[in-house]
Amino acid sequence: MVSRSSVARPRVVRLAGLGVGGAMLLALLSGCSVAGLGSAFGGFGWPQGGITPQAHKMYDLWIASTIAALVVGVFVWGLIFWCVIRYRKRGDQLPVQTRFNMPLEILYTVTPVLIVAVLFYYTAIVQTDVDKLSKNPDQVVEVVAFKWNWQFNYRDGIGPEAKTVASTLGSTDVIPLLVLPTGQKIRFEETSKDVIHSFWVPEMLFKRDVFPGNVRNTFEVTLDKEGRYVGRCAELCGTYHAFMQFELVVVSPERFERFLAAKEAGATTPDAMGAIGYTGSERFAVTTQPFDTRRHGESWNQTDTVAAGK
Ligand SMILES: [Cu+2]
Repeated sequence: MVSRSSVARPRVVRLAGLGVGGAMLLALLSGCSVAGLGSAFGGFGWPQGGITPQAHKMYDLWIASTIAALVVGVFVWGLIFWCVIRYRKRGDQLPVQTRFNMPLEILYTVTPVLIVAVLFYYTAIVQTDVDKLSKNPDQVVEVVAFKWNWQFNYRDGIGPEAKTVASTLGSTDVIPLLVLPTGQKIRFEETSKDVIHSFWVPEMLFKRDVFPGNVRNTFEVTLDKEGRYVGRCAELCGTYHAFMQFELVVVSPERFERFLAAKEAGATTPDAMGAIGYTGSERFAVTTQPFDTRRHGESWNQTDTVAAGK
């Protein structure tokens, strides 16, 4: 009786140590080929195709955490099935009753704490990086949200005292375009005219609430991929919240300079888009379109009107 448990115990401890060590190692090696492994499994549910270094870091963190969780999961499932098979009922005799295995108790108290500590460490690093503000951003954009559209003000400096050098205002008929360059530090400073909105470009894998009043939320990103991306309000702000959209247009720094120069010279946003090579309908949003918000007999309260025989 005694000999059996004393032989089994070190083996279990060794096995547990091995699994935990593997999980920790994977978590520690997270930076290396995690992105490749993650994309092989469809990102483990995390959106792929981020367009900022910050988005790539968040993606890597997610993949590494998921792999670490999977390693622990597979190890635990293995132990469960091993116990189920190895110690299945063989007769009516009561099996050896063991309790209070001190090494194991310590192991499975210390191990989760270590795993959480490692996850916390990497989360804190990525979060700090995503939230980091530089002293001298290359571009500053003031995001003004209101029910139910956006205004983007290109600023000559940081803070509320800076001046607007050019701006784009969305309307019911025109989706506002936010044109920005690649490879530059871009600071967003957010303010709302009425209620709480939220600035969200899905490809940035990032959103931040836009508050009214004195709160001026800021964040910075660097865009590393040219293209056109839909932007949305991500905070339920009223009747037409779902229609509160904009488009982020990421271009080369040279084209951005030309765009901004055209805007500063008084061009409309579609005209400035024309000045950097966009033609026809490309001068307007291509990822989304304005919605008809007019209320009339056909679009509003139709059921009631029909029911009343009007
Ligand atoms: Cu909104």
